[in-house]
Amino acid sequence: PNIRPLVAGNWKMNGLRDSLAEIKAICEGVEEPHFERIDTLICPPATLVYVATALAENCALHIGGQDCHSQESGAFTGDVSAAMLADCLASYCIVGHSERRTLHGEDDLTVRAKAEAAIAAGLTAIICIGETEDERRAGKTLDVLRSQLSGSVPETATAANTVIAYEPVWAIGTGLTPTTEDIAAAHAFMRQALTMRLADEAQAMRLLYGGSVKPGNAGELMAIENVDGALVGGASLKAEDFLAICEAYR
Ligand code: G2H
Repeated sequence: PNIRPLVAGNWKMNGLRDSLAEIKAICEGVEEPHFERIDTLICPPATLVYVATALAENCALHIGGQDCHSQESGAFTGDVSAAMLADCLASYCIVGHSERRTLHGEDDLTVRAKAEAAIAAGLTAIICIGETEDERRAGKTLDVLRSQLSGSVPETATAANTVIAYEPVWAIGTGLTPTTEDIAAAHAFMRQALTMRLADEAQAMRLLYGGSVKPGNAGELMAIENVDGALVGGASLKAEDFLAICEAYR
């Protein structure tokens, strides 16, 4: 199937009110007719989501959250629910980013519950998976991907409500990227593993690559089979860089 690429920016814990100027600039940039064939998304910190969706209301740029709680509401101090993000007109939510898995101790079950909550709230869940440096050295990359996919991806996942992001933990924010062959092998493996469970839905599901994506390597990454877009951290903070990456995916 012809998969519509998604270029998603994850701002992590970066972005104050003056960063809204970058959202505005991205909005203007993605209005160019040649971006019609891709989807674009910025996930700013939760404090900026509501204003960002208002800013992006009349442009093609989507706005999403970086994480959500698995419950709709309740006594969970400091947490944000998927329903709250949807209420702020966000349309996507990242779950299971390695920084959540590592720094907040989230396991596959937690990530799956969050993905289910995001989907139930009408959001598209971007489920992140990826091996650590030790796992890679031990030759366990595909085993890790298999178990994270089966543990983190809900039974209700469809091509419309779920996106998978492959982010090798050792490639995040380090400037290192796997070889083209390694990425191709990981993505082909994910497509196959997902197809065993989700059949046709998996054929159309977007599989993003994430980890040190920048304007200089975006073209090469996008040309890899089964890579249907990118999850961009550091290089999504400046409109100019983010738009340059989008250029590679159009
Ligand atoms: C991986 C990625 C975005 P960066 O975490 O999620 O970050 O592009 O800075 O490596």
